[in-house]
Amino acid sequence: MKYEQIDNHLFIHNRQQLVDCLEENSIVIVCANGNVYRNGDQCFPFRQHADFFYLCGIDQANAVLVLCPQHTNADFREMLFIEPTTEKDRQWNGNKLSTEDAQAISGINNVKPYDDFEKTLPAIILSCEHIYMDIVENKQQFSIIRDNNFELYQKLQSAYPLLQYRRLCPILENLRLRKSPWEIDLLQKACLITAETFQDLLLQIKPNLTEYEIEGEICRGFLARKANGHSFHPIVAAGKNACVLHYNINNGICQNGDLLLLDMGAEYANYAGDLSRTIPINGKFSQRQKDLYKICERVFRLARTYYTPGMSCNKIQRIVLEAMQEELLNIGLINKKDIENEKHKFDSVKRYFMHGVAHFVGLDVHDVGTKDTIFDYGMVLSCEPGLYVPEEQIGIRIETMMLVNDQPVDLMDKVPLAVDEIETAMQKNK
Ligand SMILES: [Mn+2]
Repeated sequence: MKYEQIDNHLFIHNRQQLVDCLEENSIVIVCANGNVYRNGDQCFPFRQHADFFYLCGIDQANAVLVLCPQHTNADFREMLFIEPTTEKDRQWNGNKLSTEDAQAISGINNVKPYDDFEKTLPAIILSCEHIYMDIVENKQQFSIIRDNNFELYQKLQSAYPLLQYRRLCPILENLRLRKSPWEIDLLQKACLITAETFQDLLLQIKPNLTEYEIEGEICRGFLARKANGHSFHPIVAAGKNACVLHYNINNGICQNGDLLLLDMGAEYANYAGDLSRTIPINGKFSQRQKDLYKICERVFRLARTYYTPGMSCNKIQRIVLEAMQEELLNIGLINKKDIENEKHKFDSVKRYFMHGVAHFVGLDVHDVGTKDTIFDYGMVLSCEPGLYVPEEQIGIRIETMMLVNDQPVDLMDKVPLAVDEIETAMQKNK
């Protein structure tokens, strides 16, 4: 891994928090992700399961974490099973984590070879009543993710049908929502890498570049700053492409006079950055672009002030829609009649701003938490109003990441935002 080793107090703290939420006589079993087959003999780049990482920091495929906090034998209270390095590994892929590495990373003393897991489990599991397993719970759709956790659950269910199986997801969701100081540092680092890379782009962007050349510069900026890579596929959308919300083919050309929408995020130590800015390709906004940009900017500045305890994504959404409606009435994109004729409230403003203004960010770029989750100290969310006018080939989005507090904190407040800040930054290298 490219990132600096993380203080293992983070993982020790996370496990302790989890243990405090369990029933008496419980065992928790969480599997790491495996390698995912891509094509031919290749796998996708490895990405660790967020919950597994959250509990032990091990960034390697095929491992299992077992917590049995009330076991009479102290050795069995925390166990980690990892794949040892084989001779073949040494020749072909390099070393895997040693026992000592895994102990240092996780703060878990009892580290055993992966193959010992099935031999060790019966003795531990039979002393327990409740077994917590981490089955993916997708809130968007009914689906079964057949990952290592699901497969192990099926095996255990048939071997130990009378144990009480429990959901780990809701407990971990609740814990992962509030970021500890160590996690805020890691998120801050992901933000810094993202912001610095964007600042580089301001000096490079000019007419006739292709979107993929810019995508290449984003990759370079992230990797050179020790990111794992992207926290999501970057959106590099020139002109009308910016009106497609998740446009990421990135094969267009930056035309002189158009705007360029960038939505990008570095992933550092598995923590996500998420930043959007919209800039003029030739370094100067036209009057019309400026007018529309400033609407989005004003709504963005207003929205940022509401990332306080007690709010929720839905509450901020409503405030932002009200503000955007007022702005669009003023500039004449919609009129009073449009609003009177609406079938549902905000239908007319949603023609120009049709997405959510906030989502949680953490180990996933769209992290755990719902639109109704009540904000609390330590939560981190995106703030991303947009304004899309396809008939004028203009799409604008401004996004940062906010730390919830009585005085909300913009984690990327150094990134140019106002029209003159952007234009000045783009002039510097001309
Ligand atoms: Mn976002």
